[in-house]
Parts: sequence; C-alpha cells; structure tokens
Amino acid sequence: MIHFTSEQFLELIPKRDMRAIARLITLQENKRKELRPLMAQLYRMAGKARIIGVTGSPGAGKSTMVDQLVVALRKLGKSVAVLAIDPSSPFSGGAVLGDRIRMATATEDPDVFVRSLATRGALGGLSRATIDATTVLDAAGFDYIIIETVGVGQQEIDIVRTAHTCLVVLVPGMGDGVQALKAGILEIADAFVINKADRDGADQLQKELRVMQSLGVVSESDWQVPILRTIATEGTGFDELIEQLVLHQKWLDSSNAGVVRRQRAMEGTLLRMLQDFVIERAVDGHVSEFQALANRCMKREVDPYSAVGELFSSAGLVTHK
Ligand SMILES: Nc1nc2c(ncn2[C@@H]2O[C@H](COP(=O)(O)OP(=O)(O)OP(=O)(O)O)[C@@H](O)[C@H]2O)c(=O)[nH]1
Ligand SMILES: [Mg+2]
Repeated sequence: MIHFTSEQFLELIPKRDMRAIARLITLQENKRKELRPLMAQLYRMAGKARIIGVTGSPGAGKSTMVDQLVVALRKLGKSVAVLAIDPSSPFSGGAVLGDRIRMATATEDPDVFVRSLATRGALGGLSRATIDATTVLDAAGFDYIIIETVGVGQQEIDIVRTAHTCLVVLVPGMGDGVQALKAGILEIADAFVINKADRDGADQLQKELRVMQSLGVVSESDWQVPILRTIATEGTGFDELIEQLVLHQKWLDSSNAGVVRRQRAMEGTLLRMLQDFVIERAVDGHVSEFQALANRCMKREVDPYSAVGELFSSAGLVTHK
C-alpha cells in the first residue's frame, strides 16, 4: 500500500492525483482524529464545487441517472466526482457491485472520479465520512460532486440535505406512489425526477406530485420545484435536467433563500462534527470505562445525567458540574 505524508497529500490532492485522493478518503474512515489538521487545511482550499444529492427509492435508477449526468457534465467540460453511498441495508443487495461495474466505464477519464462509501454499521459515521470525502474532492478541484443515496433512512436524508441541489428520483407504478416515500424526502427536493418515464403511470405520478405541491408539502421558497421526466437507460430528458440544475444554482447564488439554506447546511455539518469530536474525546480509547459507567447506570447506582457529566470531565472537556 502506498504511503503519503500530510505534506504529500497537501501537494497532490489539489493536483487531483487520483491515488492520493482515494487513499485519503480510505484513511479518513479510520484515522479521522490524526488527520484533522490536514483536513482543516484542505477545507480551506475547498468551497468551489457544486454538490448535487441524488436520492430516491431502491432501484429507482439513481446510478443509471448519475452515469448520464456525468456524461452530460463532461460534455460541458466539467469535472465530476461521484460518491455512491452503500447503505448496509437489505435494500442495496447486489446492486452495489453493479454500480461499480457500470461506473467503471468512466474511470479512464482523469476528470471523473467514482467512489463508494460504506456504512460499516457506524452510527452517524456515514454522514461524517461523506462530509470528509466531499472536502477532499472539493479541494481536488472537481467542479461537481454528485452524492447518490437510497432515500430510506434519516442518515441518508441528512446527507443529501448538505448538498446544494437535491434531486428526488421517483418511478411510476410503485404501488402507493408518492405516499410510499419516506417522510421528509419530499421537503428536501429541489427537483423531482420521474425516471423510467417509458413505463405506464408517469402522468399519474406527475399529477400526484402536483397535488402534493399545491398542498404545500414540498419545500417552501421562491424556487419553483420542477417535475422532470427522464429515461435514464436511454439518456432521455437530461438536457432539461442539466438546465434546471444550472437554474437552481443561479437561484442559490443570487437569492437570500440560498444563503439561508447554506447556513442551515453548515449548522448541520458543525453539529455532526461536534458530536463526533465529543464522542471521540469521551469514548474512544476509554471504551471499558464507558461500558463500566453504563453498567453502573443500568444498576441505577448512578443516573445517566450525572454519568454524562462524568464522561465529559474525565475526557478533560469540562470540569465536573
Ligand atoms: N425501463 C427503465 N429502466 C431503467 C431506467 N433507468 C434505470 N433502469 C433500470 O432500473 C434498474 C435499477 O437501476 P439503478 O440505476 O441500479 O437504480 P438505483 O436507484 O441506483 O438502485 P439502488 O442503488 O440499488 O437503489 C436497472 O436494471 C436499470 O437498467 C429507465 O429510465 N427505464
Ligand atoms: Mg444505485
């Protein structure tokens, strides 16, 4: 395995050295504490990338759509990085491997980077890993970063919420239609994309979405959430999708709502990092003390409110009380 020093990472990442990028994203998953100073430096170089979240039900055609988006953005001369989030849920099944194979077609291109991130069952770990990977890719100067997640869990919703533009992918004829969607997913949509529009029921789905919009379930702002149609397998509908993406970005840059939205996303990021930092200081490396304390709580020798204070003070975060 190749070893890079922090200095080498700092030199190679902005030059978009693919091996350094891939290595740092992997390292981040296990050594975030040690890498924090490096990440802080990379973060200062970042901030130019447009981040697009693509979410929707399992099998909705998200990966096929992301492939098409990559093609369309490359035609515009933009560099693109893709992060495919593998939820360790039964939904992903064998599709994960399929994703890798399909997207591998683009890996010869030096302006395209594709990577999947796995949850490994770490609570909240996935959103943090996504933030870190996004920082690395942003510092590497990719124009666009596309994050694909299955919209089944709160974590995934939190992830796409940090994107600048969220595409919610739906398919016709999915039984309960819009009702089947996870609560919360409609609110985060900046555009609805009815994929598999070659199937029956696209009109019906579009109608249902319009009703939802008129009921105010969809995000409230002066951005009119478009309802688009695509056939990802044929590349149909992508000109309009790209057009809407660009319009949404312009709207974000020019309106106050865009500022509000970025502020909210940043608050979410800070909270997750704070949570991570505290847990790292109070629990990591002190797991047996943590477990002993939980055991004492269980026996009601100590209450959890006081126990948290104890954890804090023993981590040197605050003096007790
Ligand atoms: N008929 C039709 N099939 C499509 C379309 N888009 C994607 N598919 C097919 O739908 C299946 C699932 O596509 P994926 O792109 O893997 O879907 P996904 O949403 O990424 O799936 P997960 O990541 O497993 O949730 C594949 O067999 C695709 O070929 C479309 O527009 N029309
Ligand atoms: Mg997929």
